[in-house]
Amino acid sequence: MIVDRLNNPKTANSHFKNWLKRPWLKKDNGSAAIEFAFVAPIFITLLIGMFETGTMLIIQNSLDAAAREASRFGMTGGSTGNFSRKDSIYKKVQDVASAYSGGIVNPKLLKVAVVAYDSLDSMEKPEPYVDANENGLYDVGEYFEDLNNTGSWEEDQGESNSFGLKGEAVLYTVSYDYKSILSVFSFIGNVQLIGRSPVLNEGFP
Ligand SMILES: [Ca+2]
Ligand SMILES: [Ca+2]
Repeated sequence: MIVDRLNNPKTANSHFKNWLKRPWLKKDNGSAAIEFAFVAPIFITLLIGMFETGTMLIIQNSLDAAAREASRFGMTGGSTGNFSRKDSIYKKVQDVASAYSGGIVNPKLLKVAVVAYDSLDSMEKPEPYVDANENGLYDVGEYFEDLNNTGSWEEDQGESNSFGLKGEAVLYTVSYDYKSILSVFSFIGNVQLIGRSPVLNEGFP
């Protein structure tokens, strides 16, 4: 019965006209454009946010890989080709970060920090000192062990810019400043992403 009425061009046409007259459809006239104007910026911001989150995850993963691979190479004490040990390690960081990020990471903007310690347990620990005035802090004049040979007391006893001697522990840190697209709106500025890897050097000669 209904099918018959719809198949009849006359009645089908009047059905369509009635349908168009429905109040909820009328209400939409013109307001859709205004609604879109309100929702579009939020929607676009969300899209950019999702894109940025994905990009940062890819970069983070590449920094983790670069620190890991460079530290594993560095712990052997070796070098590649005509490169020095330092240049070999830096090259490793750049190559791995570029490859893992699919070229998103600009290798020239990568920062590499290496800090050497006597052991893995002493990583990022302060230089030992005698707390003569018992205030729980190091004060100038109190006796301390200058483990990193800087002539002063440090909260981190590691020796900076050192790939470590044989048997020493080394903390590799690879960092990258990611410039957010949303920084144009001052939502977020640069985001520093960091990959770290602690290793114990082998007994190389
Ligand atoms: Ca003190
Ligand atoms: Ca020191």
